[in-house]
Amino acid sequence: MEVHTNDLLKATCHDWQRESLMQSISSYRTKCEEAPQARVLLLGPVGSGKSSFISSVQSVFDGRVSNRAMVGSSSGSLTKKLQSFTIRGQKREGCTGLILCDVMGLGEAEMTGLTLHDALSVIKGHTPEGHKFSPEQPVRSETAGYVKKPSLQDKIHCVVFVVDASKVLTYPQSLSATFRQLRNHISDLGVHQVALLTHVDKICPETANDLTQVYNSCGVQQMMGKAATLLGMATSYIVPVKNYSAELDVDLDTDVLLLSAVNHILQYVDLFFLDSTATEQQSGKLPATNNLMLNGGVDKVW
Ligand SMILES: Nc1nc2c(ncn2[C@@H]2O[C@H](COP(=O)(O)OP(=O)(O)OP(=O)(O)O)[C@@H](O)[C@H]2O)c(=O)[nH]1
Ligand SMILES: [Mg+2]
Repeated sequence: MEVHTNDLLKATCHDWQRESLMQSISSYRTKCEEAPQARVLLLGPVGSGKSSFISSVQSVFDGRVSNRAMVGSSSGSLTKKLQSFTIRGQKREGCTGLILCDVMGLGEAEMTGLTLHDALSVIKGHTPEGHKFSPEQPVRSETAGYVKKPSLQDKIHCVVFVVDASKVLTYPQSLSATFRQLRNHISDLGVHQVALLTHVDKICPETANDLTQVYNSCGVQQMMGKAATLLGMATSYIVPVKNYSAELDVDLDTDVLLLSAVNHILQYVDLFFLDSTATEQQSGKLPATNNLMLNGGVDKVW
């Protein structure tokens, strides 16, 4: 009887968490007039779950599993183009202030997937929507639709690295070097980075059975540490998720984990705008009273 009551309490608490996170994300805006929507880029090796994360987040808001971004398996990257997805909120709520950008996967070698040059071109806002990536044809000012003077809304405000927990130990050494190179350049642009550890259901049977155990799982904790080493990041930036892959219906615990990941990401978007406002104030472009972000940001739910 007691166990039953505890289960009920846990479910109610999780239900409340999902609702609260959905509301906070639905109403999120950056508080920066020039770029009210957060533009977030997903970067990671082929098949790590970038497109699945976009589809999964949209599925949470739709209340049913849908394939918004094309998901699948292929020897090379299934995603070839730059595609930006504005996440729609719950019914009647319209669009959220979150745009998730999908690109080609990073290859095992510089010329087999998205190149460092093209990744940076997306982050700086030069790459036109729908651009088809080709390692032999880097994005240049001659590229059709090239955005010469990107606005703040064209630029990326946070980069999310996506790695597959079941492959962290077998990714080639070169990938670690690619991540470190990317991180150096992205940090120079003032863009914060976080990471998603996907496929956690594949590395821990207890977690696959009960996702609420994800932070209690030694296997997942260990893999978060390994992913941190691979990426050259602190473990605190790494968030475990399970994307919808074979399910037909959404599930409360999967939704909460996905929404918590989005919440985590939006906090780093806020930091980007906070930093850029401070920089503009220091350089005299903005008056010191123009603290666009200081009272804004995402509500901390967890
Ligand atoms: N079990 C499980 N499968 C997942 C998860 N995330 C993604 N998948 C599966 O992994 C495969 C690759 O996922 P995608 O989302 O297409 O990966 P991607 O990073 O977009 O890959 P490219 O576009 O090819 O670079 C698909 O079969 C997904 O269903 C997860 O968290 N758990
Ligand atoms: Mg993809």
